[in-house]
Amino acid sequence: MQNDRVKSSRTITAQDSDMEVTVKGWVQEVRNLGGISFLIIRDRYGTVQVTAPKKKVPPELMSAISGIPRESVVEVKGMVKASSQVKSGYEIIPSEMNVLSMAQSPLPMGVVDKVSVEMDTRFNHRFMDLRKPETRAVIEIKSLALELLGEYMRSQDFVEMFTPKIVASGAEGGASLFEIKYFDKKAYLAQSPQLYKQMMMATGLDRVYEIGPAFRAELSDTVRHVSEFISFDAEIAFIESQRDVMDVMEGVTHHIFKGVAERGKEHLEKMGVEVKVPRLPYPIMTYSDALELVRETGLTLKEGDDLGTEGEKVIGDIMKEKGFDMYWFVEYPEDAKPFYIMEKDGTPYSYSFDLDYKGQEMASGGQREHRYERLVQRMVKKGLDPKDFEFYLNPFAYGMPPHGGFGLGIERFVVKMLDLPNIREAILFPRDRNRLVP
Ligand code: AMO
Repeated sequence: MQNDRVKSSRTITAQDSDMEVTVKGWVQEVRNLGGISFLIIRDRYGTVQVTAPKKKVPPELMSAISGIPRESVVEVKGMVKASSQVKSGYEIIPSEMNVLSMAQSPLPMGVVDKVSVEMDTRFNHRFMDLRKPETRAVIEIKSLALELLGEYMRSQDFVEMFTPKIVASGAEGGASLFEIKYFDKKAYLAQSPQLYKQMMMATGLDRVYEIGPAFRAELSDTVRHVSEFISFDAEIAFIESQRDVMDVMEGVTHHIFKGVAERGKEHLEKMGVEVKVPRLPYPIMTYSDALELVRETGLTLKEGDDLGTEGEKVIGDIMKEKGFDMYWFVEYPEDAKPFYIMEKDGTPYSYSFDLDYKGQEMASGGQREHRYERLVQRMVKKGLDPKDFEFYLNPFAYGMPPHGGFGLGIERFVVKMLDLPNIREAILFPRDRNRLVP
């Protein structure tokens, strides 16, 4: 089949009327109505209707069209005709069809059927699940969000970095480390680029960011935890306070919200979703005030406890009433934060923040302890052996500027933006305690 006029559902226009084109895609539907057959071909952007009236189409082609199993891959050549009965405004009267791949039947799951399919079935046959335009749209939006993210960070003079994912020690607590065999040594999958992004601050590359996988051996089976997610990390040197870091986060998230709302329309429409751009600056609440508000609802939380899923939801509802989707929590007790966070001297608190969106934590960060002695003290206090972290501590002994940064979970951000119920919707092949295949 000659491919000189290959078109997609998106590129057929009035100019193609009465012209011959070739379209390629999956057979979404076949309808045989006696004297006429219809083939709906789906591609990345939408569908094309092939209309085959018995009077105009040779018998062999007619029977090939009427007998093609759903979800087979075909290429069809034919004449474009304007038609008011078709949503796109055009149909194709076929002259040739090539079957590029015949699908077996029955299908493992439906693509256009209205019946709801179990989450497990969907993820077992994710390739088929992703044939649904609304499922695929999430992946398109995630890709757009990452493009916007890179755009903004580069505009702010950040350098993109890539840090190792096979590491000798964790930074975010031992419980969620995946141990692996590394030749004859014990190693781990990186929980975050924390130690490496901080080490970069001692190099002169004073604004860095990374988008990469992060691994957590999460025992909790929830709609917001997975074992592998994409983490967006940044670190900034010579900060005056953690406000400098928060400004970057407000800037980058705003750029993503605006960009998705403007440039992602085609995908948002497929999901029937509108993206609301949260107002800047995002309001700030201290951890202590948040704790108090949560306690008032009857939840029992001690000072230093994580606000938890429930607590975060309580605050989310309060903030929503006030018209805020996105807001900060600051000044967590130093006890509750990792060793690398700077203590607020003379108080039990720390220079730290979380960024929450619609009742869920998206990111955390803060100012880091850059003073060698104090950092070692904090490690010891947290029960860590500084000897295990020599490679990390060394740069602090030879000129480390004050610095701060953050880590944001991309999939949590994308699913909240699209009001989806489960983080897995934004992951092609999710990993959790129960899922390693596909
Ligand atoms: P933290 O551990 O809070 O901080 O992680 C940062 C963000 O990563 C996302 N996240 C997850 N997403 C999906 N599944 C998980 N299991 C999971 N765990 C974390 C969340 C979370 O807010 N090094 C610090 C950041 C810093 O201080 O720069 C860190 O990793 O959206």
